Amino acid sequence: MSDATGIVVALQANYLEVELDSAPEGVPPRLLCTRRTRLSHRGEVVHVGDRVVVEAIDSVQGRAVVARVDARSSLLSRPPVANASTVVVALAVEQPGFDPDQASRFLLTAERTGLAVELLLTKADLVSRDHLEALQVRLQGWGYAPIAVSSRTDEGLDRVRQRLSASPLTVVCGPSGVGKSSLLNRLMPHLALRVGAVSGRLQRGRHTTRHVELFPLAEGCRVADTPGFNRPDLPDEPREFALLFPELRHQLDPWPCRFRDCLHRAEPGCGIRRDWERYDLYTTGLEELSKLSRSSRAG
Ligand SMILES: Nc1nc2c(ncn2[C@@H]2O[C@H](COP(=O)(O)OP(=O)(O)OP(=O)(O)O)[C@@H](O)[C@H]2O)c(=O)[nH]1
Ligand SMILES: [Mg+2]
Ligand SMILES: [Zn+2]
Repeated sequence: MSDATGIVVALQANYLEVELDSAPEGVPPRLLCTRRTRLSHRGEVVHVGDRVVVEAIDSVQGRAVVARVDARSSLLSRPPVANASTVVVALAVEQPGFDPDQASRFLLTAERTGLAVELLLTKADLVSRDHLEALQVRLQGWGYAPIAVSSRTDEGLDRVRQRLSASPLTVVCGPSGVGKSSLLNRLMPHLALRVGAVSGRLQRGRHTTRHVELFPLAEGCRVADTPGFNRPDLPDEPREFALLFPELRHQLDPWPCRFRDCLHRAEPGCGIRRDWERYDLYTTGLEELSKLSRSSRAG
């Protein structure tokens, strides 16, 4: 049996699930694969979203071996997804309540990929219109145009479908319990993904989704459901840090500061405004990063 190309749609323990671009006759479209030992020796990690070449296809058992991984166009490290074209950050308006520090950590991590970043405000049915609009305006100040959605009322569903359909591979990430899997179930009702109730004083999610998996939304268009987690690390490069804030990035072109290496704290001739909500978060984040890099140099 000859080789075939495909995309890794899920990982489970030692196996990769690969969906073939076009299955040769008699071969199932989805194969359970192991990795060539050569790959593991070279320390090549295979991620969901990776494009691969499979060989040694066993069409009866639906098995094959991944022989090669193509170069990636992008890599989101947490949750790990390769070759995404869009990152959707899903944050709930309530249950769990909106937390600006957590929201920023997710957004900064997403911005770091350099990909298009979309912001969804989930569970819009749980708050009043005024509350929702105020939050949307606030997030516009962060440089985003958040889409309000509800898997209860289907508000915003068509807009989300439209956005996702324009992107070959969208990763949906966010804290546990914000309704990522519920939303994918509304978009693709045949999926019947497991969802879990939120609990406790903080109405946190219970880490219901355990693995990253890609699902087909339309021809040539896939969406990744991912396990929620609660506190992404800050990106670790101080000089890039400013570029991860859209509302600051917009101010930096053309460069408004006297010095090329200005970090926009209190440097002479710094030309950025200070009257934006996340300015303090930017400066304290920068402080945290430089402490980290000092301690790693010392160590
Ligand atoms: N009121 C309301 N509840 C929702 C909505 N979407 C999801 N929920 C509820 O929120 C809870 C968590 O939903 P999930 O879809 O499991 O959340 P998740 O983001 O996939 O969580 P993890 O898999 O743990 O990361 C469930 O009880 C859902 O029924 C919504 O739009 N409105
Ligand atoms: Mg889930
Ligand atoms: Zn500056």
